Amino acid sequence: MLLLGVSIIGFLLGAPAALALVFASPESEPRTTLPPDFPWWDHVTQRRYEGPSVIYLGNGFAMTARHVGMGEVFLRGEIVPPLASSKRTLLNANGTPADAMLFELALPRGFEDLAVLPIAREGPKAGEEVLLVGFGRGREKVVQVSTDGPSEFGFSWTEKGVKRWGTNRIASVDETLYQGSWTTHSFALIFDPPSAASTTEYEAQAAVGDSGGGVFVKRDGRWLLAGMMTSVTGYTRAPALTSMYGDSTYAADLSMYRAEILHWARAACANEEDDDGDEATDFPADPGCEDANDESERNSAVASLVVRWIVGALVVILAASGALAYRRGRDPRSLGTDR
Ligand SMILES: [Ca+2]
Ligand SMILES: [Ca+2]
Ligand SMILES: [Ca+2]
Repeated sequence: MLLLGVSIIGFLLGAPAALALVFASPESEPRTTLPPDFPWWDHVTQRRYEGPSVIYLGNGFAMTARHVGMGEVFLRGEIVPPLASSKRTLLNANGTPADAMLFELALPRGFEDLAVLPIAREGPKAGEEVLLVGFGRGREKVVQVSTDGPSEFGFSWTEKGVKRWGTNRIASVDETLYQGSWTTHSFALIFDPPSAASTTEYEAQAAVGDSGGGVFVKRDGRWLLAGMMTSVTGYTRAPALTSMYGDSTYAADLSMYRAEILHWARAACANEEDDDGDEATDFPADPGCEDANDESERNSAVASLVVRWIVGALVVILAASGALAYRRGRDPRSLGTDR
């Protein structure tokens, strides 16, 4: 599926539905399968049948690009179906839909231990280095591209995607990406040549299949999900299915959608909202939360009866002891004066 992405830069081509990352040369490709010290590798997965990328958020919820859509996902080597009617398109502040969606999975028993993925509260800053993980196409070969000026070199894509990681750097933030009926608050990464000052060690460009893939930042020693890749743009004169230096990867800035993601995809005791209006939020602050997986900030019916009984008993005891103290306070005097 090739969707036309109209970037604010203009002149660009498409938002491929799924990508493996493209690297300029074997020297700039990571030599390890997993990024070092990265706990969320298994949380970036894919749709069934060589599909594009999907991020597993934890608590049974998956996120991907809206143009990818809901479907079965691979998780720990198993095909996990979505729950019907669980699809939610993420919305912008003005109510328009973004190219980002959530859906719930029929999580197999024993998968509950897959941790909840932390989402960056603050959006990325220009210049911040990021880690990309996706299932997009890779570099097949170098191709020479003749344009009006001197010829340039591009990197044609492989036919199939594969899970890869790479790096890049935030080139710009607050980009509004218009794609069909979706408007996505995004940040952009630029595919820089090895000679560029702003290039990164494993400089990578997204390709078809990377849609729905994760963009992570490391802050205070902790990896956080900051973005979800949705589109790439490149010179229209370049051959199809080819990446060129200067091409951009766009990712939804999840700090803009974070509250909505937590609202739908987290348990009530972990959604950063005061659901029951008692001015205490989530576990452990809200006494109605047994743990972070508790789906209600209220006490369960039975527990609430018990609590009401205990509270009632306490009031009686306090009243009794208050009366006792009152009497004790009075008694010596009455003993001493009245009698
Ligand atoms: Ca770059
Ligand atoms: Ca809550
Ligand atoms: Ca509460």
